[in-house]
Amino acid sequence: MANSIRVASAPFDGQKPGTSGLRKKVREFMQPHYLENFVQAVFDTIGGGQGKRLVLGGDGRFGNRQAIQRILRMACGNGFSEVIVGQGGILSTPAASCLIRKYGTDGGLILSASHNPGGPDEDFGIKFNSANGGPAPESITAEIHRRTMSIDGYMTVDAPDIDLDEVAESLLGEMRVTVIDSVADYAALLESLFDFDAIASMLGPGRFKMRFDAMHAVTGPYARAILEERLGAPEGTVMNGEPREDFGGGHPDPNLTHAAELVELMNGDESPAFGAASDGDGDRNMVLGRGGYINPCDSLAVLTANAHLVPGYARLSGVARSMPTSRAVDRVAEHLGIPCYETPTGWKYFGNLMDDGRITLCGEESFGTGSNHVREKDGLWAVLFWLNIIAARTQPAGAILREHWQQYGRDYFTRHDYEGIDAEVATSLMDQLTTSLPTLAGRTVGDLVVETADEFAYDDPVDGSRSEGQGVRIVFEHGRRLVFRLSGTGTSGATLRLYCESYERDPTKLELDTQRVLAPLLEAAESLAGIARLTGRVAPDVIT
Ligand code: VG1
Ligand code: CO
Repeated sequence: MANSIRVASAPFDGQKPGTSGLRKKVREFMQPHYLENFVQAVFDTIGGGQGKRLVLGGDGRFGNRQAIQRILRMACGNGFSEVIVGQGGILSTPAASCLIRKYGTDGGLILSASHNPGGPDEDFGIKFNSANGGPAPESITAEIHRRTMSIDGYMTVDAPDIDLDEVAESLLGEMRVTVIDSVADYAALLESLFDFDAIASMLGPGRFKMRFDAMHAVTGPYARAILEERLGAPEGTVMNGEPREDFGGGHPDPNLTHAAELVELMNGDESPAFGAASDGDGDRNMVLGRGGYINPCDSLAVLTANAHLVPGYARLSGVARSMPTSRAVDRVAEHLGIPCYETPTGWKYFGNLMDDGRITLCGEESFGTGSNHVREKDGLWAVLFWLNIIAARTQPAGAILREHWQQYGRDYFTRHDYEGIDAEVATSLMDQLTTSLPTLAGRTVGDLVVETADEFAYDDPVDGSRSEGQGVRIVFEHGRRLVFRLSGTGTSGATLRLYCESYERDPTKLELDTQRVLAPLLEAAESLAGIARLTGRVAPDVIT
């Protein structure tokens, strides 16, 4: 059994990894050889599978189990010596990152389209993480894409499915398949970082009430094991905790629009003191205090300012944020006297900074926060960080945030997404904007004067690589800023993201309505980019 066989195939167009792996409609992924071609391109790019070890798992969405079986056969056909698989095929993105690092594998494949919906008519995705546990850098994803364009076959074996539901070791040909508990190693890592005793005594029955919305996605089993079983939060603290292939028909994106059930609960009469939600693959987080959610940009700043209260973070070497993320964390870094790096959108750009010991914490405005404990953003980690701070300060989340603003000022921030717009229209909008950049400095738009306008490019300080075309920035007086970029994770048409921020120091103006405060900037965005004029859209689809 299990002699390697070669299956002939021909290249598919468009197997280009985006911000976070390859994401396509399930139907596209279901074409014969489609998944296999991409996986073979990954294996070829890392120099073949001979003797290598791999972590494999996914967020449980439609197609997860079948894809895992096919990849196991391919790994065997390519000569891998071992694949470590999460039980039931389940691994959250941060848990996969943890396993790659802990067991020193040569990398991992994560089957997920993250916050994109799942089901036969929705999305599937696959992401390769390198041996450091982090998303493959651009140099590797570009090589994978190049390889998909010339591929003419892949290696596999003819063998029956492996039982994914029993924690056990078995052999597929000569390759060891190790099915492990999806949660245990990850939970142990988190326990080593936070004051679990302090959090447990806060969460005990009858005390501090919280809710965690797993949105029928991958974090359900993780949140139950950690919050309810280990930390003693009452049963029912985790809502929507059963992972489903279609995420219960919802959109597993933790924001005010898609986590509406949790938001409503938090606004109710007997609202819990703290609420949180995570996304499809468990790397995003939204945290809410009574009376409102905490913007992820502010969340990163608060975690940084309070890190000394958390056992695993007594000393920070530095911090980083993606370019469109507000500069709230920059102010804290300056106060602490530590460096703050600005990277392009996507977690892959933080990896080098962490590997080089330059940063401890990092985050993105898109509900992603994390640290050097793994090489991915980590939803539950962020929730535990908040709980640890709340327990240490014995103050509610909202009060901690308000005190933060009093000390550092507030960076009002919003993101407006225009989804599913015609790809050509989106490209021409961005082209027109980019062309106008050299003429913008000094121009008055409404009451605002443009100070600088450019397209963001990043020079990685560790390996010297340069990433261009990472978003258009228009900065006005007093640091008010607009950023425009096109999403690299969507699967139909184009998504235009408009990011908008303005800093406020006046202590009497720190609790105003964000959209109202930013209205003049949003008007300037319209007159500079002509979103309504070019796309016919009068309002964004999602506001965060
Ligand atoms: C989006 C976010 C980005 C995030 C990426 C992957 O990318 O903006 O900050 O890193 O998703 O997150 P884009 O290109 O669509 O703006 V996840 O949780 O979808 O893996
Ligand atoms: Co995600």
